[in-house]
Amino acid sequence: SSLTLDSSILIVGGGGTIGSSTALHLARKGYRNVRILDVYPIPSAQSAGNDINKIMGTSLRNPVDKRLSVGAEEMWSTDETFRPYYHRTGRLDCAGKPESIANLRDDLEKLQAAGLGHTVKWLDNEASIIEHVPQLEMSPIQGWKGLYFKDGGWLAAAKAIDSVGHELQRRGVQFTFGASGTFKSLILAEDGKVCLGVCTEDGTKWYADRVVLAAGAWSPALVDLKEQCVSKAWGYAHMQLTPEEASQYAGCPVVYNEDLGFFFEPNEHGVVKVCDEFPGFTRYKLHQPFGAPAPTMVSVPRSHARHPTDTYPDVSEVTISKAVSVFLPRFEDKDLFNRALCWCTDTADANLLITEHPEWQNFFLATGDSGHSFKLLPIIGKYVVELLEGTLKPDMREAWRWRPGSGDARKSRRAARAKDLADLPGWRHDPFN
Ligand code: FAD
Ligand code: FSA
Repeated sequence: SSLTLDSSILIVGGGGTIGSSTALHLARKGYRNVRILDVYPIPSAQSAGNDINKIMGTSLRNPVDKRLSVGAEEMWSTDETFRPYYHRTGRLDCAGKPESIANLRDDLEKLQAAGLGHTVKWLDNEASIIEHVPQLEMSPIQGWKGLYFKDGGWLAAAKAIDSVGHELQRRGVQFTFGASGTFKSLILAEDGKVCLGVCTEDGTKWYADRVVLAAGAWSPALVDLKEQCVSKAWGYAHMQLTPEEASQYAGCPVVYNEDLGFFFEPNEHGVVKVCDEFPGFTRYKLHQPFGAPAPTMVSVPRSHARHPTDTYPDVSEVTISKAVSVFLPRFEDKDLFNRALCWCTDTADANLLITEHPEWQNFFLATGDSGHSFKLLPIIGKYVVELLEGTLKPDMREAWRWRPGSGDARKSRRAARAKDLADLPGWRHDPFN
């Protein structure tokens, strides 16, 4: 049956980034029968977006990225639900290794070719880098070049999803969290070709005209995605500054180095988040998602919300400390805390997977974030709604299509295949599964 404003629509993972955005765009368009299902209340405690900050800035990895970037920038800047959470500090991408400097030049050329050359500035030496980010120190950045985005910055991520949650509530979107919001299986029609709804952990059957799966890193563990998505974790740690130190770093641009990691200006409590950069960690185990004929090896996320004593592998302590010593040498001796892993799901080509399932009509996927999609929070739901309405433009349909067998999502477009957490000690501090 065709979609009307009264059609019932279920969003599995609606407490997270892509799911909440989808609910928002549906509600803003006047859909009256939208329900979010999630394990945790919005902003879901296990969403990759439940974090103090995320990087905002243009990146042009894939053909449709310009439209997404420009649209996201516009909404983060002007829409009242999002505007308060965009901190336009500027963003410095920088590198010291020759091959990484070549990547920076490549980024610059792509931006110029897309007509966005005016939004960035090439920084050809250490002095001009320090002119833009005076908090950096000269000696650890010898030989570095930089690309400075004056319009970039960071997003107060969990607060922004929370803000979406408030608007959803005002607009009458319905919410179910906990066991009756936790996806277990799809309900299919007898012929096996039409999706009729979702069955949740406590046995509740939710019937709906359309079901959207936006479960982030959990998506390939819930439904068989034929290896199109491989879920991986990345880590971070926090550091506490004194009020005086925090004032010296206030307004500091986000600094990102593809060989090292990145850091953000302190938040309102003087907390600085530091990340390392690497190809991610998988957690393969024998597992049978809905629709898989038998158990197979799937990288299954482990929720930090459910396992709050989990930290990250010992190797991450080394690489995060290295990032601190280069970016923030004066804080080298400070204690790190809140060490954690956060889960995303990569596709082989780093394009999203936003498409109707080829076998189960009325069941839609909105996932494959590939580790860079928080910045799309305000805009991505618009395109999921276009998909539901059948008006998604051909280039987006093509980029986000169902595409098993088209490449290796375990490597994706990263430097190497992800290592597995089973081989890396140090992160696990409870005996529970
Ligand atoms: P999520 O936001 O994780 O949402 C998935 C939802 O599904 C969750 O709410 C979860 O509770 C729910 N769910 C899971 N299982 C079930 C179930 N059984 N039933 C119902 N619901 C379920 N992006 C950027 O743009 N900039 C950055 O600087 C950046 N930094 C990052 C740093 C780290 C350390 C990490 C890990 C990621 C970073 N990202 C960044 C990536 C970004 O966070 C993700 O791409 C994005 O948040 C993914 O959104 P999502 O909606 O697909 O998944
Ligand atoms: O500008 C950005 O999109 C940063 S994404 C941050 C990050 O930690 C990646 O650096 C990492 O490789 C992974 O994709 C998770 O997100």
